[in-house]
Amino acid sequence: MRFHAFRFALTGIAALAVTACSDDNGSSDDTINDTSGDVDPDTSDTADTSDTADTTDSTDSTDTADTTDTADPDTADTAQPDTTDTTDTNVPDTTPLLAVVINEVAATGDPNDWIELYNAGASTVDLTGWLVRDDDATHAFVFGANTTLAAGAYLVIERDPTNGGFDFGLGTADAVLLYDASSTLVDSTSWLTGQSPAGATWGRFPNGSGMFKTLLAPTRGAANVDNPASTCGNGTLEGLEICDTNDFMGLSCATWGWGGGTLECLTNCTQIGQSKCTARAAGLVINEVESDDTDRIELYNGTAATLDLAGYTVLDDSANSFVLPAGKTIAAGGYLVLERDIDHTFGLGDADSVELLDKSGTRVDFIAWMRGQAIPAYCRTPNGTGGFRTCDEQTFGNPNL
Ligand SMILES: [Ca+2]
Ligand SMILES: [Ca+2]
Ligand SMILES: [Ca+2]
Repeated sequence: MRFHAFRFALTGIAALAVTACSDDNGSSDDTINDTSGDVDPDTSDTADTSDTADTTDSTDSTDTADTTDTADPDTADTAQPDTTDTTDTNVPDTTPLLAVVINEVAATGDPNDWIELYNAGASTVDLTGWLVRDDDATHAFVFGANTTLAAGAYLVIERDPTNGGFDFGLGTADAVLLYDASSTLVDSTSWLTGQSPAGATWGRFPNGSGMFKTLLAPTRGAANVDNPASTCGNGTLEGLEICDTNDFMGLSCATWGWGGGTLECLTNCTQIGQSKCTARAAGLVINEVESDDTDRIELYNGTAATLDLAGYTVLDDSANSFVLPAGKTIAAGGYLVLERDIDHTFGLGDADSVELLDKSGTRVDFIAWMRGQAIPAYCRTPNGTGGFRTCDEQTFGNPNL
């Protein structure tokens, strides 16, 4: 037994010596680096240039299964994702990108809304027959014959139907969908009110591959640029901040019709809170408005006495005005609803304001709203004394909910 064990040990040493001095023998247990190419699944050879199954090879130019190849270029890498190879010409290394993507959208474009497509792929794409639409399926723009987009190139289409553009507007909250010529959805994005405001866009960052976000510096027809860095709490408005410390862009609790108190700067300086605003004293107020139907204005008398409103004036932001006639009274705790074409003759806009002046021209109340806020209604809560917000339902002639 001892003799046989000794012979086995000698044989092993001899085999190693042979391998080290010349090429390997093609066995699967070869652990010695060589440069001439073995065809076995050698899992640790770091010098073989033709091994096709080596998972740690750092110089193999034909390895198709290496997930950690860092010796560039690996020109035939087909096993994705190779997340660390940065110069592999057989891109993409990471999760394959869409070739043509919706890259940037200006939903509040000036003067026109526009949509930027980008070809993130490696070859030219023929867009003939491709279709772009918004969240309304009846809105569609189809690319004409021979429309192509080269690799790395941008294509911007604009709301400008007389010059070959699309003929539908993009809403403050809307979507863009891109379909290829066989009606397969290629890419889509949607945004909410405030995410693509005037002067900004809704785009991918990193360019061509990242998630969509509000971009403060539009880059129509060019690579998207990230927003400047901002620090919430340094007292300075930067980037997407709408408030910081005591800077509320000139807004106050009174902006929303509250009696007093202080605003709060919330959500990493991107949201203004009104929970510390205080109610106003009970009195005669503009209590509810809407720009949705018949442009009604509700006045509320929070006092304990009937008020005679004859000679009071109501104005909007265009200085359209009307004077309440004799006989217009409002009971204590009561409501007076003024309606377009019945009580007043001007329309209330999507973004507008209403002002109430007494007989001597002194302002009694004033409220302004931004685009869309008075749909279905903009009303005070608590009723009569609280600040304005967009209400879920109209309650003209009744307490606000
Ligand atoms: Ca861009
Ligand atoms: Ca800041
Ligand atoms: Ca009401």
